[in-house]
Amino acid sequence: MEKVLIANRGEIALRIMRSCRDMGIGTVAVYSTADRDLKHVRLADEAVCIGPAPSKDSYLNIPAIISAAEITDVTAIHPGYGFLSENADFAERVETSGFKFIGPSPSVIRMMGDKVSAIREMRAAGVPCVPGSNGPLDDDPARNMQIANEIGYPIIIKAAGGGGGRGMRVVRSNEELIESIKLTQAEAGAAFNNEIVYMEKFLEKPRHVEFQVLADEFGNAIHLGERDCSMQRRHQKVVEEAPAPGITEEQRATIGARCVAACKRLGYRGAGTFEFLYENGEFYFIEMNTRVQVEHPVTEMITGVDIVKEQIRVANGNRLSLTQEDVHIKGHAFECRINAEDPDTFMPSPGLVEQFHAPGGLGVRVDSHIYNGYRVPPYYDSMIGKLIVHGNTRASALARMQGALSEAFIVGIKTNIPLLAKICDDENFADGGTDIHYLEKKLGLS
Ligand code: MV4
Repeated sequence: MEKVLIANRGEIALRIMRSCRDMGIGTVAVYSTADRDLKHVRLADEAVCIGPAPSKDSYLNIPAIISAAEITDVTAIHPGYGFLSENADFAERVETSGFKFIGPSPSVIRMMGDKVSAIREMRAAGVPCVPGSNGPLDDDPARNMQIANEIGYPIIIKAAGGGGGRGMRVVRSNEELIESIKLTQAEAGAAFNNEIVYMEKFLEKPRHVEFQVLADEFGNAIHLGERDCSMQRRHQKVVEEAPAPGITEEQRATIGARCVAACKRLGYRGAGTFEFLYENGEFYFIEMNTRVQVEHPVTEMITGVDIVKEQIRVANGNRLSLTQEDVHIKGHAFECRINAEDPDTFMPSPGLVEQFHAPGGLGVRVDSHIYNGYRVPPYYDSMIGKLIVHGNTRASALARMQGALSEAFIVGIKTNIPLLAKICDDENFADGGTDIHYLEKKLGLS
């Protein structure tokens, strides 16, 4: 691999650039007119402006990105997360234009993007799924009522084209069922241009536990264990950790092996995440993400594996640099997402970073593109960085996070650091294993 175009911005663009540099690979940054001062734009070997500030005109502008790849003559394009990272049409355009797409094949992205076909594949591979309709609902009210009664209320209607919390409706009785299906279908049609919906048993108090996988084109696939991402608000993760509290070696090996089997069956290539709901000791697959995730560093910290490096290796047609036997989980890691937002109202708080003092010390990692004098633009996601810590035990890692948060100092913009400190001081969080509703409940009460 000679040169990689990074089709993203912010901390993940910088993260990808760092792995490229470690591997001796050249980098091309692409940026919008609002992003000329991004840290990675200054550090990249080359940089190309791809359009005006709105994402649709720049980071989502496929022709502009392909043109930038052509004029800089890159080998491959890394999409990061968000933006075009799970857009199968983009992956296809990248490949037909003669570049490597750093991710799985367009057909696998497409199949996992359709949640109904993703679940069908996972069931076939022996991955445990939520009891449900096992396929799209048709327009037969009596049949749909029969499915709901077999599953047992409460149930949830989800859009096949949805995911990440968009296009879902919980139903608690036969009386609401038919109307709820119609409403979800109509919303799904408008939002995703796909009216197909399916049904699952609604789990009331699950945790969100996800498995990280890596796979190459030679049929090798491994898992790097799991992460717990239950600490969330409005489907935005706030704090993540690895390993997930209370998950046994045996559970990890069993579920990990199922994920690996699914990768082999799919002909998966690259990094991927299997999302599960975890309740009463059981795992239930809900969705697969075909990109590198925001929270990948907690897995890197406990395994020592550079996930972005493996993505690049396998996209270049190389083998994974390690086997399952080489994967050893050591200690515990936490990640706090630092957002430029009001800690009380959650309103975005873009603007000038007048002062930034990053925390440091043993086991402390800061993945952030901000610097003294950087102006956070108002056009994009408010995440300005991630604070990641590692410790030998969960308790020592948590104490290290508390220390690092107290050391972090940002003047000029509001950040959610006070909220993150509050979470890390929470006694139930300290015990581990809080569910997906915990943070919203805590914020509602305190
Ligand atoms: C569910 C569920 C309960 N039961 N499915 C929300 C995001 C999307 N990825 C799936 N989601 C959920 N699916 C069943 N069968 C509860 C959620 C859910 C959730 C899941 C993970 C993390 C945060 C969440 C917050 C609210 C609801």
